[in-house]
Amino acid sequence: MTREDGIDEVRARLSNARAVTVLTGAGISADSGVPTFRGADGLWRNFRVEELATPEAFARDSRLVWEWYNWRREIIAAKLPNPAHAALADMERRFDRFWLITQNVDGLHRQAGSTKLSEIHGDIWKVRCTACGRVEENREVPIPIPPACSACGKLVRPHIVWFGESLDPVEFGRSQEAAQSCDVMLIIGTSGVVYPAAMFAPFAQTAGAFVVEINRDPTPYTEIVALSLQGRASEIVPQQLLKLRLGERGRDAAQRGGARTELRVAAEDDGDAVIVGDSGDPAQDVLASTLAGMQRPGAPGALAKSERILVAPDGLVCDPRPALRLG
Ligand code: BJW
Ligand code: ZN
Repeated sequence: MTREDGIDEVRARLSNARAVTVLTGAGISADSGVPTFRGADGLWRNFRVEELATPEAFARDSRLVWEWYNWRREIIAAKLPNPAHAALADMERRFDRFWLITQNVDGLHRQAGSTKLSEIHGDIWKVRCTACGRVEENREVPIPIPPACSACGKLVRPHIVWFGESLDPVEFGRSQEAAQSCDVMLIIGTSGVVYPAAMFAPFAQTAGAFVVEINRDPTPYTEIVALSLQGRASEIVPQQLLKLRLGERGRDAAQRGGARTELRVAAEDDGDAVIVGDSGDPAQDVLASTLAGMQRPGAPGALAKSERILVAPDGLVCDPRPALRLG
């Protein structure tokens, strides 16, 4: 099966799905410029995990751990969501039931507009007090070391799940439920070696879901999932969305979404799209601008300039302007 056939198959499965669950890992943010963990250019190539991402490491040398997190916060602060993040943010409005499970701590899914999500490994932009347990947002870059709790003045740590630590039971429970009750699961940009996150795909598959992997390289999932699409998340995920044909139920849901759903581009069967307006919806606008921005100048069918374009369910076209070919 070619990659295009695979994308068509996923589109067809999504068209008939009521419940969709997505699991993402560092690979989805790689196209935004955030380093992954494993592999040739991964973070673990240059740093020893046990010196940095464990509670023992923090107890031994909290300054070293905070210096590492300051370095990562500085990198992430300069990054933006890419078309894959934007496409998933859009997708949550298209299904009766949708849940995004992310292992990423970079916050880019939220920045793209996702709201139905569990950040199961925590959030690099939050700190947690080692004494009173208070969790608070902190966006300082760099964070002054040692950082102190605003309530009790004691040392705070990154609000991140390190090796040997348990996941938040509420988020874990929600994620497990979403994995076991979906019709389609997308696994995007994860090496699938860290537990318990690695269990969600087998859970879904055992419960009867159609499980699709999207990854630049082969992983332990590649041989066991129903379909594995090899390539960059920022190319494949929006392609699935752009070509998405909503079934009856999806169209109803989109129409219930209200007027702003109508102010979008209609992606036609042949790949044409029509600019129809400004949604006034930040999540949609991110999708629009990133889709426009990802078009390589001069590539066949590339947009001439960064228009604010929006992707619509079938037939909801208002104020059509000149047709553009998306792809
Ligand atoms: C692209 C792309 C593009 C690139 N497009 N794709 C032995 C057996 C089984 C389990 C264990 C064991 N020993 C210990 C454990 C448990 C341990 C574990 O799983 N270890 C394994 C590594 C062996 N797990 C835990 O400790 C967890 N807690 C737990 O189990 O509690 C119960 C318990 C308690 C006590 C003892 C034992 C159990 C907690 C795990 C927490 C993980 N935390 C981290 C945070 C690090 C710090 C930080 O971020 O600040 O989470 S580790 C790190 O790995 C991070 C990630 O979320 C996680 C997953 O990585 P991910 O996202 O898959 O990234 P990569 O880099 O691995 O892969 C990127 C992928 O993208 C690749 O496949 C590329 O091909 C692809 N890609 N560019 C598409 N453009
Ligand atoms: Zn405190």
